[in-house]
Amino acid sequence: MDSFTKAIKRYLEKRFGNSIEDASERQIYQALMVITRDKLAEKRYHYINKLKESEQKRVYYMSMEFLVGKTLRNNLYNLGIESEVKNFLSENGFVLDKIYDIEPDPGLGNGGLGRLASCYMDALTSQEYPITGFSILYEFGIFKQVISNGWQQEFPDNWLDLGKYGLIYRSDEEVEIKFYGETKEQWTSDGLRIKYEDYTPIIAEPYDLMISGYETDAVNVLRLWKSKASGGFNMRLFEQGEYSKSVESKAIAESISKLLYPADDNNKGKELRIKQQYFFTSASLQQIVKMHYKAYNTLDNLAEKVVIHINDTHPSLCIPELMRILMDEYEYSWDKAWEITIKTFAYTNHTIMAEALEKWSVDLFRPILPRIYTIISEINNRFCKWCKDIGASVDLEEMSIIHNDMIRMANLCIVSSYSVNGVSKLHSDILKKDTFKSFNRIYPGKFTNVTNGIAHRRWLGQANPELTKYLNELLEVDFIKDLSSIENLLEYKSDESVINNLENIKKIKKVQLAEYIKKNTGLTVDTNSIFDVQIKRLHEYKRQLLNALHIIYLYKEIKYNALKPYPRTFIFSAKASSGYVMAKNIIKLICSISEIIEMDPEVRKYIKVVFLEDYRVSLAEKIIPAADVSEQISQAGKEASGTGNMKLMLNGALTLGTMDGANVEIYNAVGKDNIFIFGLSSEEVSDLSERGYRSEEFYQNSSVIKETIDFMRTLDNGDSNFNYMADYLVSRDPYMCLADFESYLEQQKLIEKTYQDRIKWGQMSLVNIANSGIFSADRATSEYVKEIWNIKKVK
Ligand code: 26R
Repeated sequence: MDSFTKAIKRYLEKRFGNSIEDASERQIYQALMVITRDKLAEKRYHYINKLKESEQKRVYYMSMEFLVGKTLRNNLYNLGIESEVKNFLSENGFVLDKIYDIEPDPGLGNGGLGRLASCYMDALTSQEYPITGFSILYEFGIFKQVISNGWQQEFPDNWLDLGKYGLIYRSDEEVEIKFYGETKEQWTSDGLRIKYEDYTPIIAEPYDLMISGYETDAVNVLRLWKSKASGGFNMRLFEQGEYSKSVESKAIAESISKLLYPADDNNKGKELRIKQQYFFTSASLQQIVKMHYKAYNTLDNLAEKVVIHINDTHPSLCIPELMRILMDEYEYSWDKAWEITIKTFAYTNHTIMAEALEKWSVDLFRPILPRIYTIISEINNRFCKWCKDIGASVDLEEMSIIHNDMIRMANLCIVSSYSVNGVSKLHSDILKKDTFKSFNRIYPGKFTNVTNGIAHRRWLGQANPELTKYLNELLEVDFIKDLSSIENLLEYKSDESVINNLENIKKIKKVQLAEYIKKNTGLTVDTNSIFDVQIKRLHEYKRQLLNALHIIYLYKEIKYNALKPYPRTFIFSAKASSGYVMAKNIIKLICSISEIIEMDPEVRKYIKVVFLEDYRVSLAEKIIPAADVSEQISQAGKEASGTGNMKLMLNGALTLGTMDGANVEIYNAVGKDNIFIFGLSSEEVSDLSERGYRSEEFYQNSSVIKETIDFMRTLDNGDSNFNYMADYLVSRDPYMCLADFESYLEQQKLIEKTYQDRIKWGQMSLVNIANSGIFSADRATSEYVKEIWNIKKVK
């Protein structure tokens, strides 16, 4: 530790010519980031040497998204030096929390899928498993959301400005990626070879982010690729005075890693997205193969030493890229290359929403990646032939990789991977029984489940130090090391003093959040009210609209039926994909409700609505510990898993949810008396939509629905969109909000009643915390390790 504080002083002197007394917060921040990074890099050196010596199998985790969250606190925490650094800084007049605030969230992801990837990197590193993540160094991460007059606006997130200090540039490991051009077959003395001509080269520059683990020697790496032009700028054009033209090819090349696609709803066939996908998968595969060859002098044993995990279909071009490298660069035959390939890849599916299943049109794809296209096409030909050969009554309409001139990436992944998994029991069952049922028939045993998990060290240990400290003292077990031991808390279920202490901690976190709310929205919220939280991407299937409808109902009852409900604060935070009009309309609706309530002194005594802008990892860390109610109200069958539900449970919030995704497993873990379940089941949803869902019937046949929607219309003031949304619910309602409304209302009433029985609520909350062990990412990643990857710890 002494060396760490010395290093801070030395850095300030050398880099800024400053003593710590004269340093600015910005300089302290930079010093801490750089020294922590370098310390981890040094640890990494020893770890990687052990790994090389042992020649053991490694995992490469491919993902277009990693939502890493802030790194500095996580790293100091993991290195076990947070309190020393804090003391050292405070002796010198600095507050560590204020230094943490300077770090931007690296927003290299949209939502669940990206955050899951980061939770897994953290958990695997803490358990000393060798994993490397691969992704893109987006210059601009997920947009910054500003709410202006109730509407979402997007602004660029220039995170590298201050975020760059965590990265290490590895100039020696640049690779070239080839786009466009033509492939030609050429007969040589060794047989048929492929010649690739007239292609456009782009350079991929590697940047490494160190991933630390908790109390371990392991340090893994997230490698991020940045694009740059292969030849710099055109000097001849510049000399002729054509300044902008001279840098044109540079700008085009750099555009590949410019921006994270802020869409998680539909897959618009964007050329740039294909380029991004190939850019990072090709760079990563080239590096993996090169390293492997260097270590073993052969690629024959690639599948024994390497697993490449594909996080949803976005990195699926890894598959034809490996085939290409094996055949075109290492002269493998198709059969031999294919044998290696199908033993190397494992694929996780994260959504069954049809509009998020990636498909590329052949016409768009082929010119960009001609060689990759021929390989995909050949994989498909052979797959279709194999299907016919085995004679199974197979449905190629459904299974063919290329169909109606579209390339279906999920089909490519299923055919080419040895393992396919869903992310919750329900989701994995739906994949087998429905979405990919024909594949499941011809590939028995290929489909499995690994229910998602969360990095509890971040989501409890760091986000809620008050609760962590208390549980540590009470339980005398190291649940931060092993979350399953948190179940010892069950022993205290009847201990009123424990229930009171837990309640007091919740109160502290609510007060902290209330301060944040005040500062950021100007709203004063009652910390004795129920904090009812829905935080996640804004999506129709997640049904923020159902939540809003309940608030409108309460408003009406307070205003006109003298209802005096137990006070509640409804907290929302969510980004909408920039092109998703309905999602933006829902944000507007929530903001309008918030405003109307705030203007009404009769109503605002009881309910308040807070929309916190710019939802991101660090904001989630503030909201989650303060939540009483966790809204997980997606239409059953639509949410693959959810992971926010787990984080909220771990922090003592009670789930109000449908039987969807991992809610089902939360229900099984806590039992029916410790959760609030409502709504149609996923089978009932399917049946109803098959029979034909007509929301208008629900409107006509239920007085409470009718009155709520009619009242909603009266709130429209021209600037709001209450009428528009009311029409939408009555005429379309694609996710069946109205069908579930009454049952939702019933559970909301039960919540209100239960909350007032402070002991009962406290016991339910305790049971939730105590049973959250299975949702640790340590458990989830152990399942990947044993059931799918077959890797060992580095010792
Ligand atoms: C095609 C493209 C635009 C795109 C589609 C979908 C880009 C990103 C997505 C995001 C999806 C795949 C996603 O985030 N899924 C979420 O994965 C979580 C982790 O498994 C689940 O918990 C969550 O239920 C699921 O929605």
